[in-house]
Amino acid sequence: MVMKLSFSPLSPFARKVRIAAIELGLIDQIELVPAQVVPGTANDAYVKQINPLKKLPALTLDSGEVIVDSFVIAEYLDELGGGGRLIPASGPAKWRVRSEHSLLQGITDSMLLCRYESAVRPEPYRWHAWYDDHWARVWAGWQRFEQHGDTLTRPLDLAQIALVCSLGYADLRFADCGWRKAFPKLDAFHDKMMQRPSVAATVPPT
Ligand SMILES: N[C@@H](CCC(=O)N[C@@H](CS)C(=O)NCC(=O)O)C(=O)O
Repeated sequence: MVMKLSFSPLSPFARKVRIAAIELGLIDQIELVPAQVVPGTANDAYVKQINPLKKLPALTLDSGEVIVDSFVIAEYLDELGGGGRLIPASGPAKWRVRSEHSLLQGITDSMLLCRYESAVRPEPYRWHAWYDDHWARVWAGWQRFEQHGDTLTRPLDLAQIALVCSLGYADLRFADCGWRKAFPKLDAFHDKMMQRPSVAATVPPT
């Protein structure tokens, strides 16, 4: 079986799926297909054939069916890999990982909105208070992981993968934001995660 992952090497959401696929031993069954999606720029072929929402990543199965959204793709791969390996199958751990993953999805969404606001939106239309509001959400989100819970220390799961991808995206697009200094536990966690070949091999190119 060969699945096709529409991705960009710069996308933190696609990186999460790639790390999951490597960790689950499924990466050899996935062909990586680069795609370009930029707000304000059309990509009619992608919209028609892959994802009407014009977002990455998307996973096209052998059957032609397309799975969208990085969490759903990761959930699909987790099930293919036996189930419950990156997303616990039941009990409190299932809801903890899913809820933390949702927080991290929001953090990364807000970072992406900041990126689009500062690099894509035409200068006269930029809204600084809106940018600051989203950046504050990113910071408060990381603060939560710096201070609470066992996310940084438990065995590998999808929330941890999402966390390392959010930090990697900050290094790529907001290199001067100072997250390492502000969040020393996240810094140590990032270093530890970078020892995994799956994480090191998927660092976005600068
Ligand atoms: N909830 C989606 C978010 C995906 C997403 O926002 N991807 C970005 C690329 S990193 C994208 O497609 N941006 C294009 C756009 O929003 O116009 C997921 O988890 O897959």
